[in-house]
Amino acid sequence: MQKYVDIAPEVAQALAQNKPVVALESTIISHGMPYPQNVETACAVEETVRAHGAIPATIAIIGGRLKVGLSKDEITYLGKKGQGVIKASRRDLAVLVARGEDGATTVATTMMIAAMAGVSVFATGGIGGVHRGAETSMDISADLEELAMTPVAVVCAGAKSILDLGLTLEYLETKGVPVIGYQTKELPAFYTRESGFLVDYRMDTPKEIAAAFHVKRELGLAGGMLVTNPIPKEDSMDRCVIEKAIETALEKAKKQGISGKAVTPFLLAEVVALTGGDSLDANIRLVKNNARLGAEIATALCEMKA
Ligand code: PSU
Ligand code: MN
Repeated sequence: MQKYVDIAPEVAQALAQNKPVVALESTIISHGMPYPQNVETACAVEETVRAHGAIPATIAIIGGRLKVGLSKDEITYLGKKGQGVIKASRRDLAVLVARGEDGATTVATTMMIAAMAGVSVFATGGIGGVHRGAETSMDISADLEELAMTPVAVVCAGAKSILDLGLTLEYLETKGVPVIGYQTKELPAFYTRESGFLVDYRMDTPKEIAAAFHVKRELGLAGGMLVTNPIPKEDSMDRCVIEKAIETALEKAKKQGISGKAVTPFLLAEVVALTGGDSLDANIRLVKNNARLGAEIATALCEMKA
């Protein structure tokens, strides 16, 4: 397995010394945000991880290599190529490596590659989930299956209501994935702090989250943990504004017959356009907020292992 993985020296050293490392994904760079904000954000998020005492490891597939830790040039390359990079979920991984191609890793593949490298904590914006209308489209993100299988704690800001949040929680329950609310009992809905749905457990400190993850691993239980961190109050959006934008985007996607892996990037871009960029600002801020919590959890986890 290691034959296909390139771990950046700084990341390898941190792992060897039981120092905290936080994985970051690359689909958010290529498909989640427009250029140049995508590159600026990816770099700023790495800085946030460092500022909180951990080493960032942005993950992607470049020239068929599974990269754990990217250079600024590599981040810029992915950001400029944007949707020209293949969005790589679990089913794409082997083919892209065999062909020596590039791939932007989703939450699912970022978890896989992080686990291969021995990285336990991963911070991002939002995860994929059960889409609205999944009862007929069967559109359920491979991210959920990965959370059921791969031992990585994923810090996100909940899920956007482009998804069916209730069904997403049901699915995670079936798959045995604990959903934690950081300092909240309510599942955050990405741009807003509230959704009307409850998480499984509220935890108030990074240490508490690390302890639960540590026990899960020591018990040999498969799968990860979903840590949902609400967007800071001052950065959150008006629920009606964002709901209306999402409804409009969903209708447009339906009319244009958008399907498969194109659905999420299409909806994300539409929502940014419909909110005049406000949703992009909120998105950037919440990712940084998650990077900070990720660094704190990774630090607490290292202390537990020491
Ligand atoms: N949700 C967001 N922003 C994102 C994504 C989801 O708010 O950038 C990306 C992530 O990479 C996630 C992927 O893993 O979309 C899910 O895609 P799909 O629904 O096709 O599995
Ligand atoms: Mn899908």
